[in-house]
Amino acid sequence: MTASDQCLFCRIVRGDIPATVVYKGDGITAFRDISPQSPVHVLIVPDVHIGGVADLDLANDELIGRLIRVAANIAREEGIGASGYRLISNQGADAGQSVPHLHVHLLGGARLRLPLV
Ligand code: DGP
Repeated sequence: MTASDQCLFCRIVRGDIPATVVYKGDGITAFRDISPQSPVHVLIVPDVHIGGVADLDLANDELIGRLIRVAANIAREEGIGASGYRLISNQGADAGQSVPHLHVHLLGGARLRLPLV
């Protein structure tokens, strides 16, 4: 059994667990967060299992560039391209990362608050 057999987001990418998928292609899958924190809340993930930003290496540079560009395209499709949005990738305990598969949160559709603490 590999890490991806047990990984929640790997299982969503494979279609083993249902999710509302809004984009799939070029090694990237995006789906709506099950517990949205803003009117638009989409998770953009690489299809390949990467634990988080701390696990990225040089070989992932193109993938990450694509992932951010896909996030911006989804923001436009969701109607928040002009109003604005936030991209977040939580890494580790202090950031509250709960799923150890790299993901970028696309949040928008309302005025987002800062500071976070
Ligand atoms: P993070 O806390 O940064 O690791 O974000 C994980 C997100 O994943 C969190 O906002 C909730 C979401 N999530 C957890 N389980 C599921 C699930 O089964 N389906 C979907 N669509 N989202 C999930």
